[in-house]
Amino acid sequence: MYRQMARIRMFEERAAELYRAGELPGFLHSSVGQEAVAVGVCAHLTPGDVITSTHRGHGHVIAKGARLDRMMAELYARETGYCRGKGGSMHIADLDLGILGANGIVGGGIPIAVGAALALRLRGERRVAVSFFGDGATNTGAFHEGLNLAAAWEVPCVFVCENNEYAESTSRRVHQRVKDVVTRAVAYDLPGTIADGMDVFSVYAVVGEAIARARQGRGPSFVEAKTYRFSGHHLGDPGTAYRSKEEVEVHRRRDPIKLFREKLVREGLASSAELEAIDGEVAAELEQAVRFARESPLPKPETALEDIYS
Ligand SMILES: Cc1ncc(C[n+]2csc(CCOP(=O)(O)OP(=O)(O)O)c2C)c(N)n1
Ligand SMILES: [Mg+2]
Repeated sequence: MYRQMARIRMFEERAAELYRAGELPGFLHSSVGQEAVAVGVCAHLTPGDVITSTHRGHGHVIAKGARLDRMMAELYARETGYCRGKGGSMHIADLDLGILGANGIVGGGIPIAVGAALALRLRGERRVAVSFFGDGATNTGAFHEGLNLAAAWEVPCVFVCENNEYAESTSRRVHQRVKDVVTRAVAYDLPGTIADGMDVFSVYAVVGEAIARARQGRGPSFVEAKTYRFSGHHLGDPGTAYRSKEEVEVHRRRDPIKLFREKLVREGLASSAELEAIDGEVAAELEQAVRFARESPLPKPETALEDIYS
């Protein structure tokens, strides 16, 4: 779990550098600060389980098993990327890994996960679907329709809301009245629990119950993970116009990787040297990923119309 959190953090930080250097096209939405949610959830999943993700999806797909080299190649729009270079950051998908797609449509992954969960239930399989989405997504019709159907059909779906308190530049204080997003689960008679999204142990424990429930055929549940994004909405947003430096600082003190490291060392589960060795291995894996992406070809013009829906 530590390695996965480090892989997400370093991938995001390196992608940000490359984006600022003008090497990566498109928009990137960093998940730095939210790593404990992706990892705490996906630690329970097998390759046969499926996830749907969001525009802020790098962490989810890495935690679900995506390779850094093919991820990086996709960000570079290269033929060796997960979508053959035609999807970019917001559309990473790999059906073999159970990644049904990141998604540029806010709330768009929710009905996809419910449909996938219905298919799993009809086939009588003990697999589960997990949908990741933000606090802003819980204002969409897709969210409410998706939760309602999931509850009515008792499908094996776990809804994971990453409440980072903002939708673009809009504070949750402005865009919704509920104190806790989890309150919305009550409307659909779904069990709902809050997890500390900065503490991977908390996420792991809370989501573990929800996933066990779904696997046992006892229906869907809702988890609100309270988290925070350390950067702006996307890498072009400095994130300073709508939140104070002090507010960001308060959350940075609870950096999920720092908290996890401290706990591992304090409880004798790992030494600092072991964790540093993991960081070194991840840094090497990442450099190899960047090299792979840079050296990969762009898609050929004659393949422009392949793999495209219209
Ligand atoms: C249906 C739809 N409406 C609006 C947008 C523009 N948009 C992109 S991200 C975003 C905010 C989403 O907030 P949240 O769900 O909390 O996710 P976060 O960015 O905080 O991870 C919006 C409004 C969109 N992509 N899709
Ligand atoms: Mg949000």
